[in-house]
Amino acid sequence: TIIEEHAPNPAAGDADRPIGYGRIQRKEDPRFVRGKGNYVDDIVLPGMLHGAILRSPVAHARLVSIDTSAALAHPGVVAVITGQDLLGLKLAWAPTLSADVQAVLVTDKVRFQGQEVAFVIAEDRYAARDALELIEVDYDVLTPVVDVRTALDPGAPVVRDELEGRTDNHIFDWEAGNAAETDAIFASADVVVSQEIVYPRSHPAPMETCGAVADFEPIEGALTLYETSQAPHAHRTLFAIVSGIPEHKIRIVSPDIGGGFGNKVGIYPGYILAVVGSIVTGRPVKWVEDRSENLMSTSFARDYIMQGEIAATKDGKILALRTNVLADHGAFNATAQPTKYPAGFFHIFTGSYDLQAAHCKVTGVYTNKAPGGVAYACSFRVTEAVYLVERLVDMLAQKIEMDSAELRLKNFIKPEQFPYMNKTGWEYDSGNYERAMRLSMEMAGYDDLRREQAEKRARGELMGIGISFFTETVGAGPRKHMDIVGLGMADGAELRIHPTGKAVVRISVQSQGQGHETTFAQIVAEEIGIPPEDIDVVHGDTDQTPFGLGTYGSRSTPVSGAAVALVARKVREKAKFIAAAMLETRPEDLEWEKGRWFVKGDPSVGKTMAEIAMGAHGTVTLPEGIDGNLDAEVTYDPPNLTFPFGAYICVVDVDPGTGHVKVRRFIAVDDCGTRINPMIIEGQVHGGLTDGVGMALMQLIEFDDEGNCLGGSFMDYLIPTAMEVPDWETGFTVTPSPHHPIGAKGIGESATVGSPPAIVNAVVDALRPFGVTHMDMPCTPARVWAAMQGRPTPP
Ligand code: MCN
Ligand code: CUM
Repeated sequence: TIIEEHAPNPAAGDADRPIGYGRIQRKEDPRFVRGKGNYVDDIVLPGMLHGAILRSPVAHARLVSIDTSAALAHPGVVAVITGQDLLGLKLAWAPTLSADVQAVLVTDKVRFQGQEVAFVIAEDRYAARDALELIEVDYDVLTPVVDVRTALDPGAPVVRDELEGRTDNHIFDWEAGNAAETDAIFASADVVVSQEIVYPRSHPAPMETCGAVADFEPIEGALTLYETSQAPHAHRTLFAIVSGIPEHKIRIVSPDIGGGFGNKVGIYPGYILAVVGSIVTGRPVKWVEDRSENLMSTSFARDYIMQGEIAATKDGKILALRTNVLADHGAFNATAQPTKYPAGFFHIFTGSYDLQAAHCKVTGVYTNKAPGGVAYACSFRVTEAVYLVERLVDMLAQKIEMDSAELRLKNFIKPEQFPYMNKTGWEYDSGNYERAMRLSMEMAGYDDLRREQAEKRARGELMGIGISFFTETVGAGPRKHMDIVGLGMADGAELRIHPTGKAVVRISVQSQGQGHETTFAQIVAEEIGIPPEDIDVVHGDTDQTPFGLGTYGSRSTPVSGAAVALVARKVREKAKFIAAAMLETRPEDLEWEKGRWFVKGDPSVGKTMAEIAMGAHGTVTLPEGIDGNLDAEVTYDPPNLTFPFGAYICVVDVDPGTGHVKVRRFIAVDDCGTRINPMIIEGQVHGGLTDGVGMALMQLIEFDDEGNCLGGSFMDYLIPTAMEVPDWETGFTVTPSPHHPIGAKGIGESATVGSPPAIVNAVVDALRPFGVTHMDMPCTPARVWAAMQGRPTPP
């Protein structure tokens, strides 16, 4: 069921109207459905060579020797690059996005299974792959650090012994909130619930893996790099810094991207190796990883062990929250997040509730696993935060025997409390939580569901109802508080209206499937009245677009979308002056209606945008200070983030014989402020809910004692399909962001953030007759069955 457009809500007035023609079809789809998309692997350049990476079979080992002579002699092989070669070029180590360094190729020691050891460049992909097997490597295997719980023990092997003075695996301690106030409240609270809650390691697994085509042109000293990147401009700056190639000589092109989900934010060794390979061979070099390489070596997600506690009065007033987190960052601290926040935005873990105090502490730790940590539609670790608080709230409800919806309704931040300052420093912009919660309950038929559940329980059937209510913080900057490797988080936009009234808007963010070519045209259409089909959106090429920080953390609409609205308004304002000149009247005598300026009181006399565009480029005498075009540019620095929210209800049936969980119904009410394209929003929500089923029930990147990755293929790492998910029931409310030019908040990660706790809460609710109060994801049949028997969790 899709609620098309809900009944107009007089309180929200015009705000409920989608903007820029609303539910229009995606402009990018004709090329995708006809197989005419242009992905990195579709790029073929004259003389292009192919690279392949030799990866370590072991997790922790000294590199004793590498012999590449047989590989070099293999037919078709042009070059073999090792860590020693890179040392000579000062490129063996590259900076990460978190002030650490990462080995491009191993020089001293292997630090995770699948780590990059050597790079073969050959005439074709097959020769390159074959030659990998001819490289002789001698490893002196070391004991790996696999369990993050013991990684800080004295005597544990030191993963990063190359760092000066390193004697342990500690990366950082970070905290937010007030420990003393929080502890005082806990000390006198009626009820305290404590639980260790694990958000296991998972992986974004986009349909297209990562890859690059590097083309270095030695005469100009210019580099063109086609790359799977969610942030081409930031990548260009980093490539300039690392390679020494001047930034204006670097062009990064991210053409169509087959899904990013945070996997394509960072710069991987493969990209750098393609560049080095092109410089060394003087020919273009393509490198595209396979599925196992993607799963084993690129940015993972989550891996937080959270010791959580919630304090409340006995009648269910939540007072405080606290948590201590052990964060497994793998072998290099390569997570992508604003510099000030090593745990991302995890400190929004107070969720949607009005608390008296909160405190969180996060400890980052090195282990012998692949690096990463911020990925898979996580909103910078809001996923972990929401899971923690929503599990704890459900456990509290169970403990004080209160309905979990009622407990939430009792503790929500109230509409009149916005803007709301939470206890860890976030200023929530706007919200009406009760309205969203009540709508989801109405759509679900909540009371009937609870009655049905009681009847089934009496018959020994296992039905569970799980609720999750989330608040996200998306749209980083503001730049004075937020940067990535020193680059402030703002976004540029440029708009040109051609003489015939057709427009091109250039944006600094990078679509990976979110539909920016459609929705950004809609924003411009709304502001200047040119229809979206007459507005082209250009993105993904640093030579063609203004500087900006890229697409992740659902920041495109909050930041770049705002830039686009403002640049369109700038053009509209400029159009007023030009129209006035054309009509031989004063600008202040003109009035705007969608698409045209007309003379106040005489609507028959006016100029459309197309007429004004022609006028701007024509022969009319323009006023002082107005150039002869209808173009503008802006850079937008957001004053705050946006805080989308949602109320999710999940209904599951558990097979008492096998422990298999079936998600029977899922109701998702989202509020992302002003909605641009309701169809695209629903697509984002459907995708995110499907992600949630994957994480909650199926997915895990596990390691054995030797540090072998047990989730390195789709045989082991499961991707949910239409078979595993129900027909999503989506609804929405609209609470505009007061500080965003069009009132829009992000939506791209909401459902991935919000759905796992609803599903796990439903599973735990189903298992209540067995006295189960918590279980860790993924709720696989084996684990659910073990929980029913009161046995320890199997892997
Ligand atoms: N939108 C809208 N109205 C709103 C908010 C958003 O119509 N009020 C539209 C936007 O205009 C955009 C889409 O919804 O077309 C998502 O917008 P936004 O929430 O701003 O998120 P981003 O565009 O910044 O996308 C990033 C986000 C992230 S971080 C991950 S991870 C994720 C996600 O998007 N990766 C995706 N959704 C994805 N969807 C696809 N198909 N592929 C991915 O890799
Ligand atoms: Cu955290 S995944 Mo998205 O921000 O690209």
